Amino acid sequence: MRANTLKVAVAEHRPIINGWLAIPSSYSAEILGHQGYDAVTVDLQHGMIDFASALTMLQALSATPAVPLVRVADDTPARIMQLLDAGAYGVICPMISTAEQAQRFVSACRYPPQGTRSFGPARGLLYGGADYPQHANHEILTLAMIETREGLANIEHILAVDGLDGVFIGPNDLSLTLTGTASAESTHPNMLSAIERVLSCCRNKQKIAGIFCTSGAAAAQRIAAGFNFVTPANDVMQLGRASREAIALARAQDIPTTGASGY
Ligand code: 3PY
Ligand code: MG
Repeated sequence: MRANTLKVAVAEHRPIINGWLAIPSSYSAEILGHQGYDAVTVDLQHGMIDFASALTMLQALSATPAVPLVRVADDTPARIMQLLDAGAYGVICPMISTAEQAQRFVSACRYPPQGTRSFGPARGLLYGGADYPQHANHEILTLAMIETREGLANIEHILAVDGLDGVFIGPNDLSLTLTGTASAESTHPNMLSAIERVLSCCRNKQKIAGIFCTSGAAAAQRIAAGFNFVTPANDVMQLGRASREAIALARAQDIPTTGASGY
């Protein structure tokens, strides 16, 4: 089976830089996949992406060096299994609040006896190779999103779930619940201590510590703080920013920091 290079990067203590796709386009997926990201995630939660689009985006990513990942809309096992069959090499699952929920998520990603994934690997075979069924349980990456108050409280139990590779902080949702305001770079003391807690638990259990960021500079700061899986903004944010910069340069004006998309 094609090795999951993200697992190799983690073993070698190299941080993973993960692109993020919210626009339903195989062309966008292909472009991002060729930019040097270690992984690119197709976002079926807040992205404008249905299964049919996700399939073509995973196909496009297959022709690039980036490892194809998905963020699912929720922890429904059937949908997780279908996206793995479509060739996702890893799943990011939002709003994980308890160890039981994390267990159900991981189980959907693992064939028996370790889990309950139904057999029908489909594109998994085309992308991964003929021996995909024998190795998929080891190669498929599983990241539980920590972005609820309960998830933060249960972080140690969640990280103890066998087969879970790590966690990915959703800083907007987490800050919304902890401070009343959604902000990916919040410096509210409650957020700072929440992030420190997640980082130290991941360090202790040697699990992946991931987080969504709003820029490359913000991602660099997160890596310096100890995160080893960062997303330096999504396609919408990057497209908006690049457009504002081009317009401002053409008009010889200052570049506005935020645009209509809110970033
Ligand atoms: C969050 O910040 O809540 C996210 O889910 C990032 O995508
Ligand atoms: Mg979120």
